[in-house]
Amino acid sequence: MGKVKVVTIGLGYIGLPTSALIAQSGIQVHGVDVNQQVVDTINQGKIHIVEPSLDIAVEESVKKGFLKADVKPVEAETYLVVVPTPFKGNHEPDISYVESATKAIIPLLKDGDLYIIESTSPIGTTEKMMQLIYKERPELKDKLNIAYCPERVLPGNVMHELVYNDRVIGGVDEKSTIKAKEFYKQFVKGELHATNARTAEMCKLTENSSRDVQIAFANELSLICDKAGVNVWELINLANKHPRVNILQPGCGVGGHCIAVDPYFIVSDYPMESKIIGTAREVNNYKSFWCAEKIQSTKLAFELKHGKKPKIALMGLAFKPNIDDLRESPAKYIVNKVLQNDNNGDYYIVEPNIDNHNVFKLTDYKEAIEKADIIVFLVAHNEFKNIKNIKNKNVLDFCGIINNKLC
Ligand code: SAJ
Repeated sequence: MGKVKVVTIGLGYIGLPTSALIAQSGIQVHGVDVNQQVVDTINQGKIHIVEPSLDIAVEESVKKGFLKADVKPVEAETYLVVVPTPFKGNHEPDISYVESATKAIIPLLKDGDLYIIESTSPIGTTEKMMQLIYKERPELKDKLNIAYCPERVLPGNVMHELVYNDRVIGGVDEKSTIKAKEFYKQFVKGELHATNARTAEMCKLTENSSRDVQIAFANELSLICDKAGVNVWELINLANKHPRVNILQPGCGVGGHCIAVDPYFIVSDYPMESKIIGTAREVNNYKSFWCAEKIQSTKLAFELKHGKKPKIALMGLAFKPNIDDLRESPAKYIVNKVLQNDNNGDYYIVEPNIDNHNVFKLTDYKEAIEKADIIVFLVAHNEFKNIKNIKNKNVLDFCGIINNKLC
């Protein structure tokens, strides 16, 4: 084994693919994770997350000796912090993982080393970590290269996008930016755009907030259209024929661990200024609540009309179409809420992308469709697009499966 050149801290959805990618370009990587089980799995050449092509990349890198996982960092030349930045109960960002990752490597740092944060972070985090480092190691002041470089990959296409997406790189000074650019040049084929650390931090938050705001617009339209008796998907398709209009799709809310989280990093630091960003979060959260209420009222209407309780199919649990990821999923929130309101009801819960779930009893989608009186489409999974024979059923289409002709 050669000398370790790169230490990555955090071997999750971004940290592991990044480590494998760097290792595949022939650079010695030492990946660190607090979870011993994760470390053991990786050292066996296996993976603990679902991501196409990642298994092969990790297996190869471990076999060739370019990637090793551990619970502790070692001395290297470059340190990448790729740990989660969740938010606390009050929607304030929690940068404690970034802090402890930084503290773990402070004793290892030496003149000329490169320290990069990739974790989504509130504005000013990189400067804060720089101060923390120099407080502990004053002799290194201005001798380190410190930068922020966010990832912007789409789950499901991570291995491709890590290489081909453009990246924004912001150092705390110019020499840091240049050093960080040289580092990424070794394995990124997309363009590398130089800026300062604060702009790079804000850029990541802006990208996801922008998408959140745009989805909120579509969700708001869906609420208006429901009242107005207009098919929102037809409306959006028609409005998008305008050369300068491009509206996104409404759904049952916004989920995942990025778009539904990152805007709060802006709102919590700049509450007075971030009116649209904050309201978009509220609109998208409200949409999920509204869907749950709509299921409830449709159920009651059925009972009144037919004098019996309906059987209800709840179609989809994932946070977006065609994935098995249920984290921060609005569909899961809706299903939970519906079951809480009515725990004696007859429900078929469907999620074709997973085999079983520790809380929900899952039903095959064809069986659910056949048996249900009310069918609720929560997630636009491909399997649901070819469903036939539902003409006589009561359908709530929250994701455009039936109503969006272009879907
Ligand atoms: N959604 C809609 N309507 C749409 C598009 C999406 O309701 O028209 C919903 C989805 O169903 C889902 C949520 O939004 O619940 C988020 O899904 P997504 O596909 O928009 O995004 P993510 O969370 O999978 O990945 C995003 C990406 N960011 C942007 O597109 C700006 C990705 O590039 C980032 O790297 C990722 O967040 C991240 O890690 O920050």
